[in-house]
Amino acid sequence: MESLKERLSHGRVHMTLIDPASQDDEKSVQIAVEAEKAGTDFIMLGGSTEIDSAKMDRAVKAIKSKVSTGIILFPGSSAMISRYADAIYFMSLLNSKDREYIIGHQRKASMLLREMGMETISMAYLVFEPGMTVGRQGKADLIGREDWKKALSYALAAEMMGMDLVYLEAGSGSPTTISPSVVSKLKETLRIPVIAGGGIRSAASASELLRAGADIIVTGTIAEKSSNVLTELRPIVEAVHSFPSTHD
Ligand code: 1GP
Repeated sequence: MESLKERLSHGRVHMTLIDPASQDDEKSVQIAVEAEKAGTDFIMLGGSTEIDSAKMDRAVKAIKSKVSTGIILFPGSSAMISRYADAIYFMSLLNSKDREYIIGHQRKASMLLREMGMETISMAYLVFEPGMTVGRQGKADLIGREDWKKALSYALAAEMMGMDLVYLEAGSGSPTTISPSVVSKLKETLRIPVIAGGGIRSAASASELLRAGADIIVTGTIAEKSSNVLTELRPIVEAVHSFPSTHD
């Protein structure tokens, strides 16, 4: 798999989030196939609903049998690991009130991941209002939609701790996206790439976040709920790919 870092040096990146707990494997595969046709750069597999590694294995294998797009795990807990994935977001929900989500699951998973030889991509996960399921599940002390100072202080701390990426999350299925002005404020100072996700359902809202400087756009619900994934996703992916890398 081409590394995420390499891909980011060529341009902006689109990722399709598939939650194996939301549908059967057949449907997950169908979404992945259509997303690949639409030009998505990576599949993110996971979500807030905890499922075991056997189910993760089945989902990864099923998707891998039909698509060659890289699969990055997006685990809701230390149980959601599959050795068949290409990489894993080694993520910390920095604004959680529960240390389990900051360093507990990570501690439980670290030795296993090293044993597997799995590529880890460290990521600071920041959950904003409204937060949706992940906000509740992760016991997030939600960041206000326009509270760029709080967001920047977390993101900068993450960068200074050596994390690779910061993910600004509004929550899957959110009625609003992350605020573009918060993204642009963060990008003035941050050196690490920014991921924006939650509530992105059109090329127009993706473009607003891209103009603000988002390096990676994640969409999930739009593909899971659509009867024509290709038609829905293609304009969003094209919008993402029309922006040059922020590191040019
Ligand atoms: C959730 O940011 C992702 O972690 C995707 O959100 O399902 O709203 O696209 P949506």
